[in-house]
Amino acid sequence: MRITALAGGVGGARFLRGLRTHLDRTPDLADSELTIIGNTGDDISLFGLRVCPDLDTLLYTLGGAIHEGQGWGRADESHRLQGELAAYGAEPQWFALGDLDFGTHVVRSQWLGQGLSLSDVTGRLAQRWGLPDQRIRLLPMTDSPVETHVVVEDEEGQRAIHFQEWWVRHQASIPAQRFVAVGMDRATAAPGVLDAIRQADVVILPPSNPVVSIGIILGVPGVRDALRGSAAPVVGVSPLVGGMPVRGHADACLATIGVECTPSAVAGLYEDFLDGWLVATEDEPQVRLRKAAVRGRPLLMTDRDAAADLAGAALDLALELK
Ligand code: GDP
Ligand code: FO1
Ligand code: CA
Repeated sequence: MRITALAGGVGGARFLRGLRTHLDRTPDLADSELTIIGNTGDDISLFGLRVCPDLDTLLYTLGGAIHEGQGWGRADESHRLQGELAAYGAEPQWFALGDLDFGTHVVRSQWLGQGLSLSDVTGRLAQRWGLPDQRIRLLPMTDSPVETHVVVEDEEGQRAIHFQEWWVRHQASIPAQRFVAVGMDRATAAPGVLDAIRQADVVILPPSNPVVSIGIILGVPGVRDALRGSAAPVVGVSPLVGGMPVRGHADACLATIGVECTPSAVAGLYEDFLDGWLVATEDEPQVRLRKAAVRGRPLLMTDRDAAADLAGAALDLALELK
């Protein structure tokens, strides 16, 4: 079976690691191919290096090298290089980059500088982390540089800052007026992205941030149309439990685009292509969708088994709707 998923960072990566586990332990599904379309709107250039947080979170999680407690960055990390940069007064210091993680950004920037596309670079990184051996293909949503910026207004006036500055430095505490995907007007889907959606047997939306992860991928020209036109069932998993995100600031992101922080309202963002929606057991009585089947399930990925069970439930719903 060909499964295609759209994904942000931590929520997407944990879910997709669970999905791979579920596939591998289900004899009929073990040879399934998983294609992941990763969000690159979080990407940022720091110290002359290109950093792709969501792609790296996917690589490290699926490659067994993630810092499990944090959910992003490398396990067994050290921060000597960042200390050295701080001694020079180099900015920014609000984004924690570890020594091992720096290796990824150095090699990515070197390869991009040699003229490789982000797709090619991501393919090389994926090779090192053993993704092809697991029948996983990781595609950036686009090879064009796209960056999510946030228009904010405070005592310093109205200005646009990089998404990472708003999210990491300010912890989403400055009221955001809107998100702008800078560069999207010139972007095209990366090679393989639209075909992966059109030719999939099943499309899955993990519980990634609906605004700044999935929402950004949906803005890539052709992606939304491919989802609408795909014969495959599209099944999503709510990132909200009891009216709140499980982690992070999706509530602030939803408020910015004027959407209620409820599983029903998030499903509404996908209404034109969504066939199935998994919500938390306790939320299920409140969720009635006109166009998609709703199922209640335990939604917390407390460990790998819980993530595998959740992914299995999403896949079962998709197969039921096929
Ligand atoms: P990010 O790029 O690191 O923010 O990761 P994603 O965009 O892929 O996912 C972020 C979303 O994952 C957040 O809105 C969380 O609420 C959601 N999330 C994180 N852990 C869980 C979980 O265990 N269960 C569910 N249902 N959602 C989760
Ligand atoms: N998230 C943080 O909250 N603080 C950090 O200092 C931070 C550094 C960082 C470095 C590399 C990387 O791949 C991810 C990193 N993240 C950090 C996570 C990440 O940028 C954000 O959580 C997501 O992009 C938000 O969607
Ligand atoms: Ca992200």
